[in-house]
Amino acid sequence: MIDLYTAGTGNGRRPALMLEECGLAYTPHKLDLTKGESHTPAYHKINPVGAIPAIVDHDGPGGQVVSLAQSGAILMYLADKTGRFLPTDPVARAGHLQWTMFALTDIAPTSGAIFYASSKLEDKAAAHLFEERLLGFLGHADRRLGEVEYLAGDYGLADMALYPVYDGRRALVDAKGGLSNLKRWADTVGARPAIQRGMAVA
Ligand SMILES: N[C@@H](CCC(=O)N[C@@H](CS)C(=O)NCC(=O)O)C(=O)O
Repeated sequence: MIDLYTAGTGNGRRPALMLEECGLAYTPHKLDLTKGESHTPAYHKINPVGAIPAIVDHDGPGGQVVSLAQSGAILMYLADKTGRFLPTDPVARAGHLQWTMFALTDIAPTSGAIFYASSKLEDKAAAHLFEERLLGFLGHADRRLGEVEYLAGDYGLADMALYPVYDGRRALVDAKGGLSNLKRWADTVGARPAIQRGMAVA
């Protein structure tokens, strides 16, 4: 059994998508970030930096209990645990990791920056700057998805890494217009039953 600590954010939703895709048994625990529920002494034992998502796998390798934070690390751990959604062939794996990192280290933090800039600053210039930067990254994803069905070619971690961020920024994408390959991809990914179940968790 796996305990999942999460909330309804792009980063928070990612592990539930993979848990559902892999058919793993898990118990979701929804934290209210506005009430500081990720900053209690008990939760800091699970994730010392006090952020969601995190998992506790009570049946880790060799029967160990594994506590893990960082949505990308959780996706990779679950891929290794199940042998699914991340190839073992070194070249194919490197390609999947490249697109996973694009979602996790370029796209997701830029979306986070929009949230912080728009909620903390009176002046909206910074938020607009990050919106333009995010649309630039999504434009790269759109061109890629004009050549292949899924980000890394085959469906995998990269798609689960990107989808919840895309879902949270649909209004921006719609206002921009175009990006038809990205929208086709989002429709396909979003129609997967496991993705629908995972997105509904928090
Ligand atoms: N890089 C981390 C980001 C985690 C993160 O920023 N979580 C936010 C919600 S999206 C959070 O828990 N914020 C609460 C806080 O830091 O107080 C990941 O992908 O897991």
